[in-house]
Amino acid sequence: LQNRQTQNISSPKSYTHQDWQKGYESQPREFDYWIDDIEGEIPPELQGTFFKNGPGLLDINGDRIHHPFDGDGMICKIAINQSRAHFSNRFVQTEGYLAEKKAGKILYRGVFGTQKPGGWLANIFNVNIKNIANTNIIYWGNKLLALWEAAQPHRLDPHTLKTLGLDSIQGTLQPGDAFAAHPRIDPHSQRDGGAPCLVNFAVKPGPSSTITIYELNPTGEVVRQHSHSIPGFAFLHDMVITPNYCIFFQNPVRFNPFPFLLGWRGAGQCIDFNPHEKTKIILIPRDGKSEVKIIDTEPCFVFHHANAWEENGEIFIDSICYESFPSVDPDGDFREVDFDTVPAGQLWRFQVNLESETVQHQVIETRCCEFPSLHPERVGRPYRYLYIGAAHAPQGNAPLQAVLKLDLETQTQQIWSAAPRGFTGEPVFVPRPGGTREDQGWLLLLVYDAAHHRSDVVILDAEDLTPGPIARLHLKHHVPYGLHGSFTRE
Ligand code: 3ON
Ligand code: FE
Repeated sequence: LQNRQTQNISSPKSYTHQDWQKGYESQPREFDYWIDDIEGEIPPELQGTFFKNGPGLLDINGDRIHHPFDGDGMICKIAINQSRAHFSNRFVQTEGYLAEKKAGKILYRGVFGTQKPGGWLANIFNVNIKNIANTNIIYWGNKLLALWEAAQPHRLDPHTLKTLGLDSIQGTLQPGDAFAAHPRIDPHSQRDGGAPCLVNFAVKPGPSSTITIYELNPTGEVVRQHSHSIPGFAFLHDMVITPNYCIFFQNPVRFNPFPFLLGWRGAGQCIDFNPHEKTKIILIPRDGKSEVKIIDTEPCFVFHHANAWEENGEIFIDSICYESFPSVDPDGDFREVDFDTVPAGQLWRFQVNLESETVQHQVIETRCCEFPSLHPERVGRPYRYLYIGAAHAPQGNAPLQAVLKLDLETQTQQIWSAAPRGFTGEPVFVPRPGGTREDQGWLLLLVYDAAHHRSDVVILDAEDLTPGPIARLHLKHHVPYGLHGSFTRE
């Protein structure tokens, strides 16, 4: 990326490293209570359930895991009804979680560097990684599913959060199959008479990689499924959709399996960024028949996309770009990371001309940001407002402490910051029932408050973030920094 961030060494930090680290303490306890410590008021029109997923354990009985992405999935549920809220959390009872809990020690290797104790001899040729179900949680087709991109989903009881077992998506997935953690919901699928449809994918990486697309109707049946082989190794965490395409960014990375097989490193630590190669934009037609297009653009690394849409033969894609893959240090502890030495995510816009197969790009927002969210009715369509977790300071890499609202039409923005002692994550946009404007609704997120070593459920008015939360629901404990969540009215 041309726009390298300049670090302002002289400016004081908006946080202390010690405060940030405390948000990565394990939360082994499971709770179930009415939230009675509330500042402000929960709007009575806001009704439904906010689910969150993320690593709940950062150590197994005191033995630290190597990276948060290796942490066992823990689901938080915040049920909101008539301005009252109930909190509960439970670990997904995966095979690995149960076995390690019983043994009281690490039994599995993690993708991001967690190793069994005993050095390489204990890990050599051990490719038995655990399905940790820690990345996303969705309610679709009357099922609550915890997702992790390298394996099958786990199904949970939406009332009790009890784990019911692996789910095969009505017989579609075979044992060992994957189902990505980033489905997109097309609010009006044109192949289904305008009904909503959940679009997800699975990747089988290798010297050439296979991408499978799944489209599920509102009862959870797979109504379309097609697979495509693409050249080269592909690490695809996320995807965006338009009415006609599923779109992926194949980042210029190489995978060298030997350190993994030999027990030296996790699979995710064997990925190397190659700045001399292009990023490939893969456009898979959702009809499953038309030709797949692969178009080169500048090298960058993308985990998350914000949105995409079609306009006059062109496709626009907004994505969080890093200048290289934020590789996982094989030796050091992630808690000791020096933010100044790792790349920050920034919001970029790519404009793909399907006719000439050329791409233009521009930076939309240089502030360090991650976890984009938008109005569900605008997914795959032109949109005006994007909400995103962001750093407090406009420059430099730093933990997320704020929520940024971008008006992509007027190029103006609003920010709410929880600095110096608050740390944010993904804001989930919930539309106001009967609302007509795109930003009529609320943003729901968990904020870690280092001053009290606890987390808050924060509700912001999406129309205006600047006055701060309309409600802050103080939990009785902290929730470690999480990954993705969703809101359901059912
Ligand atoms: O050979 C393949 C290599 C590979 C990396 C095999 C594979 C498919 C098993 C694989 C696995 C990938 C997995 C399991 C990826 C999981 C990713 C994950 C759990 C989370 C990703 C999060 C991304 C971001 C950007 C998080 C940001 C967090 C913050 C800003 C902190 O609050
Ligand atoms: Fe993600």
